[in-house]
Amino acid sequence: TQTQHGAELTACDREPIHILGTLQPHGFLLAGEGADLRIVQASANVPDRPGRLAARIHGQPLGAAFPEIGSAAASDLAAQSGREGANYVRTLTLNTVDGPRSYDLAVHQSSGLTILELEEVASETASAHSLDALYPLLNAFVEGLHTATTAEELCALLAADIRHITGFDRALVYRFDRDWNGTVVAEDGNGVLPSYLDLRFPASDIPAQARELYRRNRLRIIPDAGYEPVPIVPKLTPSTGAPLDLSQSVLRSVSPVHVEYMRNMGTMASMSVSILVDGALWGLISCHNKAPRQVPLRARNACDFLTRIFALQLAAKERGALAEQRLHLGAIQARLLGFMAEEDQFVDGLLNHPEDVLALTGANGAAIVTAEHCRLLGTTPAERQVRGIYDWLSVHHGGEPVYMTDALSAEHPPARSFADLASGLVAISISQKYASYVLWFRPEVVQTVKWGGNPTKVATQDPTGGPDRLHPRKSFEIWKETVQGRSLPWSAPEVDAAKDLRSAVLGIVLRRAEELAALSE
Ligand code: BLA
Repeated sequence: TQTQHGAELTACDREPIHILGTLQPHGFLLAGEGADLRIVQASANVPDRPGRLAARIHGQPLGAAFPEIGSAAASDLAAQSGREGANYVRTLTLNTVDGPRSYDLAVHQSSGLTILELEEVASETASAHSLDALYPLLNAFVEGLHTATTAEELCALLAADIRHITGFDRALVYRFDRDWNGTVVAEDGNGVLPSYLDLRFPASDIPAQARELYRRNRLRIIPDAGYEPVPIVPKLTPSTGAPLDLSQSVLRSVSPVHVEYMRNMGTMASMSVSILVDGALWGLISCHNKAPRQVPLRARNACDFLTRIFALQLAAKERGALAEQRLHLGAIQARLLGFMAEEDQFVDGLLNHPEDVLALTGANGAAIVTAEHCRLLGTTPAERQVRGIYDWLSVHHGGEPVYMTDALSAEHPPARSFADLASGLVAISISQKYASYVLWFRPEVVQTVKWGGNPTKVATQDPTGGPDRLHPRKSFEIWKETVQGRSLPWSAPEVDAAKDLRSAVLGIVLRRAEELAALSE
């Protein structure tokens, strides 16, 4: 095998995981069409019932083939229509050839069909996961959310409670960065599986189409990574000629590459719950078990519910922190405006108050640079080097009102020699006519990233090109990378503060020009 970093990413991203056409065997599926939900497709594992062979249900109305489902859930089914997402409906009993069995029913609509999925439940677990049983835990969780002061504490609370509800060996909170790599930010475990706390995993471990699917369907479970996929019969929906879209299914069979990944990780069961903040995928809860483990639908739904409460609280905390920072920077902005207004040359208002100029964006150094002048504030590269940045900016980013980076040397290689002074740069252009900038600098912060396995060897491809030729990495041993040439990132309020200063400066310049014109009339 050979390593093909890059090439395999597109192959991973292209796998159509929502229409693979098979299910996991922890339940069975019926697809009904029309008002009487005539069964047009069914999974191959529908149980036989006394006097009713599963092989004969095709073409029958749901109420005739499964009177128990038809009568118990008729009104619930009507209420489901048009909503996205598989909804847990109720627990019901089916008479099978092996005797009465309890099932949890989940229903959703897909491509004009009503999809019913039934998962067998042991009656003891049903009561353990009833709302009554879960209420004290949900209650304590909500109380805990109020006392948690940081996002880290919130995440730790979530990991512990999700593990408590599900009984997995390990539950972790996994947060995406802007490149879709993820870091384990909280973890709760019983020691059976290794700790992944603080480890980073490459974006390709959860490819783009999977992330998009997980944004729309928040929950998935793989009770036994050793499962045999169950086909849907017939494979194509007769009325459309297309495979069933299983995006919202609770039984959907998962990508074989991922099943192999789980085995390589030493885990036979997994469950993950999407954490959405403002409609975007912020992260996942990822739970694992060394041995196969099933978690009933109602317990999974309780996890989803907990996670949504968590996400609301997290969003509120993040918004609160940003609002506080905006308020703080707004006060500095107001002072700088005052200082500039007092001076004949507005630039003096900035030059005479370097601490406020630096605090405005949280920088260590700043410079005000025009074709003729270069004034330095705080800790900056040498004038010659700042001039180099100025020349580079005017050529490559001349037309942009604001430019920012937290890895300057990646764009402007000469910055490598002064990375310790300026790895982060925010630049605002303060003249419509001439190349003039205010620049802010941040030093390099060398970071050691611990990856869960070498991120440059995320997948291997069999050079003989067999049908199943893509394989995930085998090792999750810690692989350390030293990241150089990067500063701490600029926050949105800091960049906005720089933009606001630009508008203020342009406003002052314009007003002064008009005053001058009026004087000379
Ligand atoms: C799916 N990959 C996933 C899922 C997780 C991860 C959580 C969701 C399914 C589940 O809940 O198990 C990855 N799990 C992780 C990571 C951690 C974790 C990073 O606990 C860290 C602690 N995977 C690869 C490669 C490919 C790939 C190279 O490594 C590309 C071919 C694919 N992963 C892949 C696919 C899915 C997936 C296709 C979607 C599975 C599905 O839902 O069908």
